[in-house]
Amino acid sequence: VRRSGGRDDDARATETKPTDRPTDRRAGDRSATTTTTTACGVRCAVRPSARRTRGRDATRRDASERARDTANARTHRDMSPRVLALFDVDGTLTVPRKEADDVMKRFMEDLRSRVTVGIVGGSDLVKISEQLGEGVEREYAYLFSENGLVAYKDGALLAKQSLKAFLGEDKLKRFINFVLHYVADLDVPVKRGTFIEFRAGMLNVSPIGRNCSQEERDEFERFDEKAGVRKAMVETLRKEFADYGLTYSIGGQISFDVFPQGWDKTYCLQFVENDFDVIHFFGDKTYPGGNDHEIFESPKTIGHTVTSPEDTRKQVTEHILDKL
Ligand code: M1P
Repeated sequence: VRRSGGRDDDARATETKPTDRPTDRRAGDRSATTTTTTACGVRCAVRPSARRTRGRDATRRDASERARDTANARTHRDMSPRVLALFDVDGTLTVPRKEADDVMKRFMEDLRSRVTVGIVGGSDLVKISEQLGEGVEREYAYLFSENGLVAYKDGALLAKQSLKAFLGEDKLKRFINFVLHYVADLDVPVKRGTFIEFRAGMLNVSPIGRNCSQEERDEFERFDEKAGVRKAMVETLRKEFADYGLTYSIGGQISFDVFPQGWDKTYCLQFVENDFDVIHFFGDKTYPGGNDHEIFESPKTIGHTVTSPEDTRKQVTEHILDKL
């Protein structure tokens, strides 16, 4: 993460290159702006008016100085670090698998008007939309579903990964068959349908079945805290498919995600790491084994562990809004 290191002026600029991302704020004309890497290594945005003032004729010194003052003021303002606020969904913006409440919706709307905001969830887009609203991929600058294996920028699909292509049909079939046999032999309080959800970049495996009711979901979560059904299943799969290069992540209440190594939430950072100086990440499952752990620990982010949606608002205010 590059940080703003202090004030600089045009004369110390060492490199200029075009960019479409001038500041941390989303408003304003992006097209004509360039970034400048100063002598001390700070990257900042410079608008053409600021650059143009450098070559003014000496006979027009007064006008030139006035222009330079204006340009310096602009440059100083534009040197604010380009900030991205990136959020997990379940347990961070909403109660797990529930819809965001009105307070959170208003808070995020206000935040989006002040800094660039992105979402990175383990769930697929259908589930994230149920929770954050239809058209969520257009409302947020970045929407990373399935850890960013399906990535949207400003509402447009940016990239999509394929687990099927990664594993190939034979390995995939062997894995799925093993999981279904394992689930068939499991003794859990209730069983419903959809034990495996096949997604673009991952499999989601649920020993109780994704078709369970909210009550059954809550009950299974409590049961599994003691029984450790998912933990044991993950251990077995890890051993059985050691050569498949897979990672297992228990991110929710009733299931776990399976995806290739490295396709955790850090996967989404490739889409933003060059465009921002500071990337704040807020998530609840930041402990080892949790699905927010890798991105929380990544040197590319400033990680924040939250305990609830309310705590998220408090920490965003403290770490971002109060510092703008
Ligand atoms: O966002 C966390 C997890 O949310 C769901 O988990 P569960 O249904 O077990 O509560 C799933 O969408 C899962 O993929 C996701 O990681």
